[in-house]
Amino acid sequence: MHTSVNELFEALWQHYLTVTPSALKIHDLLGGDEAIINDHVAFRTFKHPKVGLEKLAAHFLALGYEQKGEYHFEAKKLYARHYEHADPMAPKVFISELLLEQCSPELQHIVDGLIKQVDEDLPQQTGFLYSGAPWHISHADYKTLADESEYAGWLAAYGFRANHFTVSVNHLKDYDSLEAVNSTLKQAGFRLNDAGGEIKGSPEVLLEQSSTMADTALVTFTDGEGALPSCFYEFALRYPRPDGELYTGFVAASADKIFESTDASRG
Ligand code: OOG
Ligand code: NI
Repeated sequence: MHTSVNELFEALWQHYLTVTPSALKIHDLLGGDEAIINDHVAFRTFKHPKVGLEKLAAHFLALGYEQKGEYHFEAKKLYARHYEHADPMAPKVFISELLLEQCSPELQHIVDGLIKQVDEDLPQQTGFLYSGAPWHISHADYKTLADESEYAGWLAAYGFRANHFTVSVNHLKDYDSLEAVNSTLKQAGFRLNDAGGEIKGSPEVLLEQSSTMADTALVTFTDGEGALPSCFYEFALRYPRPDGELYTGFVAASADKIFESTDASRG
C-alpha cells in the first residue's frame, strides 16, 4: 500500500501520461505556472471477487478515504461508488465495475480467461492501481468484448490505471466557466466528447463536466498490435449546496456520457 495520498496520485499521474500525452499539454495550457488541483480520478474494473471494485477501493480506504455515493448505469451494466478524503485537496475517487452476471456467456467466458491470468497477490500490491492489463488477449477476443460492451473492450485492453484525471475548474485562476475552458481547448485543437452536449450537467444539479475524447495508444494483443482509444482528461465545475459548501457528489446522467469518452465509434 502507498504511504501517502500524494505519492499514490503522483504514480498514477505518471503512468496515465504514458498513454495520455495530451493531458500534459492541457495541464500546461490551463494551469500556466499555477498548480492544477484534481477534482477526481476514475478507475474501471470487472465485478469479480478477485479484482472487483472493493479490491481497488481498499487502497484508498487504507489512506483514509471514505465511501460516499453510489451510482447505477443500467444500460451499460455498470455499478459505481465514489470516495472522499477528509483533506479537501485530496482528489475524489470514482470506481465503476462491469456487472458480469448481466453480460452474455461469451463475454463472461472471455473475461474469466483474463481474470484467471491475474496473480492472486496483485490486487493487494502497491502498484495494483496502475498495473495496466495483467493478462494477454487476442485481437478477436478483444473485438468480441468491445462489440458487446465498449467498457469491457477498453478494460481488457488497458486494465488497471487511472482512466482519467479531472481538472478542478473551481481552482483555475484564469477561468470562471466551463465554456471558457472548452473554448480554449478547442482553439488549441483538442477534441471534446460531445455525447449529450459538450457540457454535461448544470448549475441546478450542482456539477458541470466536460472531457476530451481519449488519446490513442498502441495495445499489444497475442496476435499483433492495435491503435485504440486510451485515456482522457476531464474538467469539472462544482456549485455550492444550500449550506454554502461545494457539492462533492457525481451525477449519474452526466457520468453515463463521460464513459463514452473512450468510445472510438463516436468518431
Ligand atoms: C467514469 C465516467 C464517470 C464522472 O466524472 O462522472 C465519471 C469512466 O469513464 O470510467 O468519471
Ligand atoms: Ni470523471
